[in-house]
Amino acid sequence: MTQPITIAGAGLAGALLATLLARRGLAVEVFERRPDPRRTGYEGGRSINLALAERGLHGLRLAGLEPVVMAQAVMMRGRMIHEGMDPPFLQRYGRDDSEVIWSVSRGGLNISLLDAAEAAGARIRFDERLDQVDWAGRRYRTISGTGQTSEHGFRALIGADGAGSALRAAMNAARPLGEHFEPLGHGYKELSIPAKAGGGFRIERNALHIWPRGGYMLIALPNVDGSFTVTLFLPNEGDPGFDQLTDAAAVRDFFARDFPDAVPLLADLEADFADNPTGMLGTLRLEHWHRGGEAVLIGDAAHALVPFHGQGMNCAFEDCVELDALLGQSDDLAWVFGEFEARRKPNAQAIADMALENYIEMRDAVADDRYQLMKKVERLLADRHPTRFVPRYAMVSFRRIPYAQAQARGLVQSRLLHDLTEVVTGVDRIDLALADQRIRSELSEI
Ligand code: FAD
Ligand code: E0Q
Repeated sequence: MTQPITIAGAGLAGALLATLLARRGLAVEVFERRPDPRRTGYEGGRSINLALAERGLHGLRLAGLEPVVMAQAVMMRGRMIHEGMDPPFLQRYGRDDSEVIWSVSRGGLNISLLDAAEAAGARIRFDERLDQVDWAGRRYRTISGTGQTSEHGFRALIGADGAGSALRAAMNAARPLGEHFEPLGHGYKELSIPAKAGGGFRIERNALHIWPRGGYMLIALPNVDGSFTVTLFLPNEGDPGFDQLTDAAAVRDFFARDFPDAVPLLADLEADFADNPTGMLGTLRLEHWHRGGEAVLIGDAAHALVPFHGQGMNCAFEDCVELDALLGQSDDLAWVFGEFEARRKPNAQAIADMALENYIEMRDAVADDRYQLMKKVERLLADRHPTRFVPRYAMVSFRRIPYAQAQARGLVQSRLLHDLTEVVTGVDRIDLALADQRIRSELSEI
């Protein structure tokens, strides 16, 4: 009997990969640190949501999950910008409703994925966290919440155990992975806007809301029940900073001063602030993602990113699709894992960089006049040259062209937009002849 492929972590990437591999007929075993969320409920009952875009949707489609997930998704047409006390305005993400993203519940999505993985034949054990790996003997040991240990053999270990990956630590201890973590210096706190008494939405339903404040910001994503999950992104230290918001009065004053229009919506502000942990953010880069044919890392375990492009899960799902396809091509696991790393690392690097850039853009620029002019010109050029000029946001969120290509083409486009808007104030004054000529010479068709 050959040993199974073992996946550490039944989160988003682990559960999707288990489904894809089991459907391919491979023997798949998964172990997960937390208890089964289908029995105990998830995330301590908090509803957390995520933006799902084309790359992630494609992975779900391959697992047969698109209908199940989309039935529980809320469409987001664009960002609704809340500036001062002015009425908010919508910045569309795409050309029309064919280019939108979706707000989905993390817990609900995880449950759908666990059901799919088991239905496809994967075996999942809960309440087991990775403790030790015996590389020479190809065995690993796990430990339960109550301290019970168990030992298992493996053919290969796949680390889908998130940003704090224990498998990564075990690989790194045996042979360094060239790990580099760059903290952002900013953290996040989840808050909530409840539904209206009858179940309606208190602010526009079909949007990702942003309160940009330069240096920090508040965002809100809709849930199907009419509530919104709100996230405050703020420096860890400083004025304002998480280190100063140590009591309810300080929290209330900060929000009253900087987000007065949001305060009436945040019904449980002080309680949410005190009860929910402050999360930390950063970018993780590794030189090596695999150890021969014995182990490989995917998703956040290989490349944690900052969340400002809403692409961490989308990228993790793209990893699953790529690894599954390679496992279909060969059962030489050392080759598969090496090829996986070679294909995915430049793309993970690219989305990590673009996500960092997007923080600055979201906090500072979205409400700026020059930025809005550039967005209008970008739309105009995209409509004139639909096969050559695809806005970077669209390449990342609505297409599946490799992230590294989206980044490279985005750079060419951004230089052009800067040059065209340097001295003009209106979209009707743009030198279109120059723009057309540069687009034809600098951007190939996609
Ligand atoms: P995880 O989802 O973290 O899953 C890891 C799993 O492994 C967990 O179930 C964990 O319990 C388990 N585990 C951990 N350690 C062990 C162990 N020792 N043994 C066994 N099991 C273990 N992405 C988007 O695409 N869109 C968004 O809008 C978005 N918003 C975000 C907002 C915030 C504030 C943050 C922090 C992230 C956001 N992301 C978003 C990123 C997204 O959450 C991650 O990229 C995604 O969850 C990665 O999936 P994963 O399966 O690699 O890791
Ligand atoms: C999206 C969708 C946490 C988070 C998730 C997101 C986005 C943002 C800002 C944030 C990027 C954008 N974005 O609006 O450009 O598109 O997922 Cl902060």
